[in-house]
Amino acid sequence: MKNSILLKTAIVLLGLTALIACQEKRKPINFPTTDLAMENMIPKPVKVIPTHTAFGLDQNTVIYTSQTEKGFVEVGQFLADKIKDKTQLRIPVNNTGEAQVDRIIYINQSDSTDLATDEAYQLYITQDSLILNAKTAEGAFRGVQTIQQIIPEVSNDTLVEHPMWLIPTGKIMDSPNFEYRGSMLDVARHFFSVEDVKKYIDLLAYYKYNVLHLHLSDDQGWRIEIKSWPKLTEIGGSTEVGGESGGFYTQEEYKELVAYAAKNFITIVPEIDMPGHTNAASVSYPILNGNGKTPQLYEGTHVGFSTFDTRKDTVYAFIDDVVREISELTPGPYFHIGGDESHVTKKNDYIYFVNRVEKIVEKHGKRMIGWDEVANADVSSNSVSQFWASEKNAQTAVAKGMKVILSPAKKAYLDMQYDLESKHGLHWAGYIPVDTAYVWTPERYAQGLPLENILGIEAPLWSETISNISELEYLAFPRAIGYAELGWTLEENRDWENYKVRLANQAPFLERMEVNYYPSTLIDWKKGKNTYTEILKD
Ligand code: TNX
Repeated sequence: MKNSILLKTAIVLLGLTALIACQEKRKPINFPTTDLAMENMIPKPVKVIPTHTAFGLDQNTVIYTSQTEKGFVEVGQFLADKIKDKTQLRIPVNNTGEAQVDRIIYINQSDSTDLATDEAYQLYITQDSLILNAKTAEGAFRGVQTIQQIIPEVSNDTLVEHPMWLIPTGKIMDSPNFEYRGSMLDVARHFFSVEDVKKYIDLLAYYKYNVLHLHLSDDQGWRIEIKSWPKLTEIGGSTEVGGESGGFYTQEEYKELVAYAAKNFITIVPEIDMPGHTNAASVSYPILNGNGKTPQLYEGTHVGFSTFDTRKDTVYAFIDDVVREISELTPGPYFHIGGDESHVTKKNDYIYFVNRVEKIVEKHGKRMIGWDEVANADVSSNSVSQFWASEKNAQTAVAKGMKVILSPAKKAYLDMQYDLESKHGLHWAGYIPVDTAYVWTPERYAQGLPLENILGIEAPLWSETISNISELEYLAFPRAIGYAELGWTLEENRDWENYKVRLANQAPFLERMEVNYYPSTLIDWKKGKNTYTEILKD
């Protein structure tokens, strides 16, 4: 098996080498000494072995991909598009009719046992070829992010007569630390458009995130069309915090988001928060309400005052419809039921509710996630608990054999202010400067939470204090970049002093992407160029 793959790769490479050899010989390029290990990759890969010369990306470079395995051609096209955005070069994909081919990028499906998981990849970079090996298109996609990051932001045309982007040569072996690497957007407190969410997905994908959790309902708004209960969006979708106009995704728009995320190998996790945080639903359909008051539209920021009536069958018929409609639109394995801060639901009612809703989620083919409180119900070991505040709840989850997602508010909440001067954000869990966000160890953060129970990490962005994409970016960046590294990179390869330099060098990318990141003074931001360009200048 392995031999036949090696043979296949060898044949393709021989063919391509012959193709290159047939071309008119060009003046050899005197490449500068490079160091692949000094590149500003985030997340840092498992292993980088530099060979100190360079692969020149230019107009005579082509991309070839495995064509039999699903998704590889699309990943090749994705890379070509990103190269175009960054360099203006139009690199052909699987086009054998090129007049002049000097170098190749080959995206290869491989069943090598060195590729331990679907997301693992290897890069072999020499002067004339850049080979990306992965078992699946997903692994190839993660590897393509690394390729993007090692293409310098600016070209060097002093070495050759045309612009060339010099990529350091060497070997990279890489695979993720945790299988779940997520961020959450609260589109309920303030609504964010499809375009805004797509931009966030682009940025997450670049840093190898694989999950976007959408908080689709809360007291202040219901954000997804449910055909069988239309007033949810008609009434419940009309408001948001601060009296602005709200909004919601039609099912078509939600599908568009799911498809866009899938192209970026990101799984959408939809959340309908209940039995608390349900005021918008109860205003739309008062029969759902269980707090004894007449529900009214709410645009403030208090929590914990609303609850469904957990003892009414209509409530479960409603939830069945909602979970069914959303699950049908969501290919990913998870459905998030919220379950946090149900302060006006009696404990027994809460447990009864979570027990019943878990069954509904399972009936519709999904695996339940809930905020850490859900572990107090009689939940199945297949369900997942999202640790945000209570270590005790995390331990209860472990005792029930559940997996846990780490989102400790004190470390991982993107809506906490950076410091006293931060324009947006809250500080109930503390201030989270860029170093605090990075310098903690998810592997050993909570007492009594063994590594085998940790599914991964997630950085939630609650939106009480932000109402547009620029404010969203101010809170998310640069901290979300650090969480990407905590999720992907092995503990032994993480180090603040080293990370801080690599982060400083993200500035040219963030500026090109027009990301309004918080320019923390802890970081010596490199504007407009990266360190590699500086090496060339010296
Ligand atoms: C707590 S974290 C909440 C949210 C708020 C957030 C603000 C959690 C499960 N619940 O409802 O938006 O704090 O930081």
